[in-house]
Amino acid sequence: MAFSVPPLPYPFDALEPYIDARTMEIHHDKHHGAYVTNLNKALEGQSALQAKSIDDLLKGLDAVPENIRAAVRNNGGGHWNHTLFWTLMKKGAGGEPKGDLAAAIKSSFGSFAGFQEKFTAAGLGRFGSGWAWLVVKDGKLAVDSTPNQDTPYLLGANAKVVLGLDVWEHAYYLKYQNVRGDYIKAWWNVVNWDKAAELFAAAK
Ligand code: MN3
Repeated sequence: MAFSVPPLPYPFDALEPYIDARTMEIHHDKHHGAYVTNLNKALEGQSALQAKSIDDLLKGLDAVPENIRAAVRNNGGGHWNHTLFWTLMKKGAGGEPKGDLAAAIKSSFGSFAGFQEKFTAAGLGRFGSGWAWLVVKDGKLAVDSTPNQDTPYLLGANAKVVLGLDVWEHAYYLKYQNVRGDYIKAWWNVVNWDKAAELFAAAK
């Protein structure tokens, strides 16, 4: 059973003008597509590993043979991260979270603006390519980041993801060129807080 790229849950131009259609098309079809192609290639002939879910594969990287471990970590991670990322954005979304998640953000970061500042700093401070994350860890919300395509599983066995942002240049270069800060600022307008709230409820 080979892994496959899930369809984007909205049209390529749904997130305009914040994320442009061409970027979404290349990002989903080519970048995510390549992670899946290369993951499947790495797992050729490994029927036991092929039978695992992507989550189990990434949680158990130690069980992956050393000669393909980096390929699975990078390409499997790319598949996992992007599959989640598409669902964390939505047309006409943005604004602020509601309910339990809003209350938890306020209690952990002082205010929604305080959280945004911390999360933005994590994205801006990630040198090179990677991801900014909001996770539940030891029962508390925390902002963190990972390099490359490392997933939040690598932030610790008990880290559970609530929100994630791709800060690779391929996510923003066509519209924002090198200005990652402008991309992050625009991204808040498409955050799907309903999905984040769902993840938060499951993580608690
Ligand atoms: Mn990406």
